[in-house]
Amino acid sequence: IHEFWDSQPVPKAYEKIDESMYDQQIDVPKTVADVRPEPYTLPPGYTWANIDIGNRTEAQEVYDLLTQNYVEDDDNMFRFDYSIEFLQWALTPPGFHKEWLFGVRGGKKNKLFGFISGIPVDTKIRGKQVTMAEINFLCVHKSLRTKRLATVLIKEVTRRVNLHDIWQAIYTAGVLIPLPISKTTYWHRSLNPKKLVEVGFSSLPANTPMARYVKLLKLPGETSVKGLREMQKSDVKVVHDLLNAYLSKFEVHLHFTEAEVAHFLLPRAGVVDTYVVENPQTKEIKDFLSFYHLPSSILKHEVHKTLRVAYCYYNVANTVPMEELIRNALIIAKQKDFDVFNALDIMENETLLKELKFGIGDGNLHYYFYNWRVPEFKPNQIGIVLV
Ligand code: NHW
Ligand code: EN5
Repeated sequence: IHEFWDSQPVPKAYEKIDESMYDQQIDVPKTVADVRPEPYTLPPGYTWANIDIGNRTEAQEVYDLLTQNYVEDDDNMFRFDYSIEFLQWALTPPGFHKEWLFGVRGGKKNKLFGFISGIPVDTKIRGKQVTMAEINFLCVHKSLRTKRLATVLIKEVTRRVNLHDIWQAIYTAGVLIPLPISKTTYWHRSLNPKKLVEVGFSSLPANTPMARYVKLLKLPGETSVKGLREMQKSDVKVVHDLLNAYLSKFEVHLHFTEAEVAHFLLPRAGVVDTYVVENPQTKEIKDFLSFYHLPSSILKHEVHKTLRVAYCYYNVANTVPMEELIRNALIIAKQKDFDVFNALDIMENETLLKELKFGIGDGNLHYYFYNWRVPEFKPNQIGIVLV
């Protein structure tokens, strides 16, 4: 039933295997000399095209492809609407490879019909360092679906990654394919319940008038943590140390360089928000919170066209309870006019979600490795957020 995935170095089933089989690659070892030097063949009329995402015109083409054809919820009511600035942020971290950002063009106007991306990441899994590609934004235009074009994009990105002597990848997907390393769940904290109900994102609980529902979900107008302020350049060193120290508690996590922390966590308007807690007396920083901006198009509503969504990113709490820190993230998101705050049940999130009035979503996020064998992980053993 998985003609493509059955041909790939991914596990086929959760087998009770010898512990000594874990923490190694699935495929036979290869070298760059074994990698096919020429790109995979595309159907007639289509060509490979690298995308310079820093170029406004090309970024706009990727934006148009994704806003019209990328991920929707199960009932096709919402579709992700990653902004151009967001895509540029996500796809050009320190050390990115320009040939790992590419697509397929075709037709009379040489239009973009497909896209896939990879960025290099340094992962640590059960104590072992593995250099991987993080694959994201796989998309095929709706008019070209189910013609196996996605499999060609995947094979081609694999080839381009292999040419860098990298043989493993990490990716997430809502769909279930062979074989998740972890199955995680989306949770949602309503910030604007009235709009969420109007657009069908949530439904009013039985026998609850809107006014009571709104009151139940009301948040304080101001944050409670003393010394909370936006992260700035001079905080990068300490945030880098805090983040890596915190993430090392999880079985699966990234290891960030200082340059990567600057790239991924310094605030960017409309993309990512990070706040640090600066002790008013000592000026020391021991905690921070962050979330990223990923609106969704509302596909079937006459009035409301965009859902403003904040997504829980990386949070470290040493001097403040994690619950209070995340409550402050919710308050900031509300002040910034977000409609809903989303989080996965990864890291230590699960322990706080109920207390903070999150409700379980209808979507799952499966985490995958390409060519790396591990046992299955609980969501709270996962310390990686893919945007
Ligand atoms: S997950 C979001 C993926 N994008 C979307 O869902 C957007 C909307 N959908 C589409 O654009 C985040 C199309 O439906 C896509 C499939 C393009 C999804 N991952 O061309 P065919 C990511 O971007 C398999 C992996 O006919 P299509 C992560 C499917 O199981 N495989 O389908 C991306 C089947 O294989 P099977 C997926 O509908 C990670 C085959 O594709 C998949 O026209 C990529 C059918 O192909 C998914 N999300 O286009 C893997 N969805 O064996 C990276 C479907 O079952 C691996 N399929 O027959 C690592 C590579 C690097 C390694 C380096 C060492
Ligand atoms: C790669 N980085 O299904 C990502 N979203 O729950 C690609 N549901 O928004 C993979 N269906 O539950 C992404 N409202 C996979 C996710 C794809 C998108 C998706 C789900 C996640 C979602 C919403 C809307 C459902 C609309 C009908 C949902 C309920 C919220 C409610 C709030 C109040 C308390 C109870 C829950």
